[in-house]
Amino acid sequence: MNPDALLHAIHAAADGTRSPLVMGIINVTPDSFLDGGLALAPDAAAARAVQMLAEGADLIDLGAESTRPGSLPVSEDEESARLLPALAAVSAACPGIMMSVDTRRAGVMRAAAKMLTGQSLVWNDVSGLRFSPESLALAAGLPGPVVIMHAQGDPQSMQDNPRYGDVVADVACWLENRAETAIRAGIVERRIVLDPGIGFGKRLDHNLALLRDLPAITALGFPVLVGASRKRFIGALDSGCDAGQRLGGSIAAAMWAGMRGASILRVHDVRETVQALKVWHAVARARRPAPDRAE
Ligand code: HH2
Repeated sequence: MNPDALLHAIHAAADGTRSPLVMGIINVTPDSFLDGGLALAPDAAAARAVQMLAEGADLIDLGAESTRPGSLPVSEDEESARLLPALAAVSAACPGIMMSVDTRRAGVMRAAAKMLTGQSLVWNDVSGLRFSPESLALAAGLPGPVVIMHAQGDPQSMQDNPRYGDVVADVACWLENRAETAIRAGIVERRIVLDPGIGFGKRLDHNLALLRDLPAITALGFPVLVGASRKRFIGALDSGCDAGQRLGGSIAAAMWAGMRGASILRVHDVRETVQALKVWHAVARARRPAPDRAE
């Protein structure tokens, strides 16, 4: 998919004229909470991407720094050394694929864009373009979509004591301000995607309120990405089960988000999510059949 087609698809999903896009997650890290260590070797990342595309992913999100609660930052050199070979391997194995880079660092994004010159990338930034001072300017010069995510605090301490007045209003207001800042910095409005940042400085009740009231975020007029896949809040609702046991809750959260207007679903389990979307849409399109004729 080329960047224009991707933007068109994202906006069509926001308008409800197509199904949400499925973004498959590949973490090139030793310590990500679900898939840490599984795709550290570039050929393993490429094989995973090939599989996810076959399963129906619309784009692949590659990350090389875990931002799970309690995680420690890695250096820019370390992040680039993990990411770039994987990006090259995925790009070679899946020509024409739309890739997203999950990084807070402008230097990493710049290196990725340089390595794949001519190929448009999504910039998925869990810091909402705040981590590096030059992020807004860099993003303004790139052609692809930019995901601006809300997070309270940094990954290391964000779950210590997150606090909001009204979590839904606070997150929506922050995202709106951030989108305005991005537009003032020269980022074309149509390229901006917003994300409430499930699990990033949020307690269980915060996450649930944000999912329930997702229309307050979509009402800002930008496409919305939701990443709830395998996250802790699902375990908290099911006897503290670990990430490996959270598939059912992940599908439920993804379908809920899709029905409430999310345009992109960021998931570990592509096949199962695509199947759930097929069922949802088949039911939504179904017509009551004409009476069968007597034989
Ligand atoms: N969640 C994670 C990482 N990146 N990006 C967006 N836009 N939204 C999210 O909710 C989001 C994200 C955390 O999940 P994961 O990448 O699976 O784990 P880890 O940070 O441990 O690598």
